[in-house]
Amino acid sequence: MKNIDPNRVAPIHKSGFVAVVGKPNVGKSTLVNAYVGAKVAIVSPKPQTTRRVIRGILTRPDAQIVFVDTPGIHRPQHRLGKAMVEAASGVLSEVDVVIFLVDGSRMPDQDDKRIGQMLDSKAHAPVLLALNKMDRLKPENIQAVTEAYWAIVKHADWMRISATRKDNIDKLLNQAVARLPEGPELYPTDIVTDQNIQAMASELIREQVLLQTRQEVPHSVAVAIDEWEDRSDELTHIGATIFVERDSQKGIIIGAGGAMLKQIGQAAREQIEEWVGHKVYLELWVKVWEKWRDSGSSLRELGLTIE
Ligand SMILES: Nc1nc2c(ncn2[C@@H]2O[C@H](COP(=O)(O)OP(=O)(O)O)[C@@H](O)[C@H]2O)c(=O)[nH]1
Ligand SMILES: [Mg+2]
Repeated sequence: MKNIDPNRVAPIHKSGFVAVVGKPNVGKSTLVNAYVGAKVAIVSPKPQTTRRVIRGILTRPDAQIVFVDTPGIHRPQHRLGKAMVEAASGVLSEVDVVIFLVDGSRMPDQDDKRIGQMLDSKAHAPVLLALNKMDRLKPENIQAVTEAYWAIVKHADWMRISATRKDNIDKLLNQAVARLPEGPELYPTDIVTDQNIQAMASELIREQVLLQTRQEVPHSVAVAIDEWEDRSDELTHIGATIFVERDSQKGIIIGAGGAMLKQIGQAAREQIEEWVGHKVYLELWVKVWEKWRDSGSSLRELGLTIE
């Protein structure tokens, strides 16, 4: 028998949802990945990389924090964009804490201001203002930039961080955890995301397309998994289609003699192998699907409508 101290108080366990919101490209997915210690959301230098709401889960002895990585909030120009913005603003009423992430290396613009107003009207949860990319902030601009963001979200606690360098992100996390309610774990303790492996694989393929092609292609790309077969404990066979909107984009993705597609496939395969834990055979096709971003049925088919 163990000695039980009659004065012992059960340690408090907290759990809840922390949304990360902000403009496209400020580093939301980078921050969530840094917290959960795995790439649950793909990252690229191109805006609008994240298309759906992604949950990344961090389990600690004292707390389970479910980060909700959102598509950037921007002025939508097509149906996909609209669904993305609706998904991002929809989470505001459902979470326990909101991290409003901004690019703290430059002055706020109209989009930051609109998001600030939206938080005022829609977020019931406490808001933490995080000024990211502090590694790029010039010392002479610190004062002006910081004050400009303060003016947008007047009552929020705030902090300067760098998601890529992991500067101050623990402090920010502690501020978030302090605002979470007491509660048990919400997800199994050994998972880092609620996405299934097929969804992860299609995102990892799309990430390579974003990273390896130039401007014109990225926003027009969608990836669908057509085939998934565990041929043995050691090998999974995956077939996937990369959809683009125009013939010219198909040409870019395939590349001269298929070189680009080969490069995309190889890099994506290596990333998928890390998730499945063994060898993967990845077969990729490229198809043109005109205006898929504006078609309700294609968005549904590609799993891009709001849950
Ligand atoms: N210099 C710098 N770059 C960052 C930082 N955080 C993110 N980035 C970069 O900003 C770009 C957009 O990041 P991403 O996480 O996809 O932004 P999201 O659209 O808000 O999810 C990527 O190229 C990141 O590497 C940071 O703290 N410092
Ligand atoms: Mg993102």
